[in-house]
Amino acid sequence: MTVTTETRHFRTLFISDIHLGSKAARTDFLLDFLRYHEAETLVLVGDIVDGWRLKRNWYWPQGCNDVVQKLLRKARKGTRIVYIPGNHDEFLRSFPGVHFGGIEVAERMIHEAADGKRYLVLHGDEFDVVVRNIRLLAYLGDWAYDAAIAINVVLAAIRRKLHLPYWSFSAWAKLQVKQAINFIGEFQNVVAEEARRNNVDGVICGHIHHATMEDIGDIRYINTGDWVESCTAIAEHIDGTFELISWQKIALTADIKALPMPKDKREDMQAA
Ligand SMILES: [Mn+2]
Repeated sequence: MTVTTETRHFRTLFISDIHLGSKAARTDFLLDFLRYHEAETLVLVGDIVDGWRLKRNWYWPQGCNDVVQKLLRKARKGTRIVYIPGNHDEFLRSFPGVHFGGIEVAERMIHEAADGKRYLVLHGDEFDVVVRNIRLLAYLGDWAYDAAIAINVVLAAIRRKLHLPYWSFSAWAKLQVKQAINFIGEFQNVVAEEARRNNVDGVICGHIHHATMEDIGDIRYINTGDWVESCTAIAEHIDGTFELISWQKIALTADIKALPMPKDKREDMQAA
């Protein structure tokens, strides 16, 4: 028995930024991950389906169907699944509280961990305008911060009407190579501040494709990462402690026979 053939059981699993419908989505890794990880509650923290990519160019290989089937099967078997939409699947934001196939849609949620700690769970794109204009806003103060979040919502709605793709934080941060690290830090600070305003102990988000668990002042900041590059998930154990799972790393070092990916492709990835 190896790591990959033992099913692990958790209280809660959080995953985000799968981007189903984009060629970059690692559905092969995700299917294996879902096969070997069970939880009472599974929270999908946004950008699960890449609606913008699909609108431009329909791309839906079997792997995407397999992921959806796997999630629906988990729901049928009793896993509570909550779907918090992100900017790439914002079409779902019109359906808060709706259940489809046993999956409930929520704009954001408060997750109470087994140890009683409370976490605000959201995707995180609502802070894009704030992060982009952080210096100006720090100068203008609190009202400007609130206004920036409101502007972000309006801008997203206008762009949607004009059929323009949603502005992508991660794509933008990558372009600003030298400053990207600062932007990640600023995003983390802004999201932690939102948690503070909600009187919770921590925040669990996605959006910037950068998995981490750290303390920002008095707030626990947890980011689920993505299934485009890093293939990460956040798991809550039965006692309320959290673990960052880097599935790609585990899968690549574990029993390779358990994985469906062709051998040559995997060696390429190990070399990269
Ligand atoms: Mn996003």
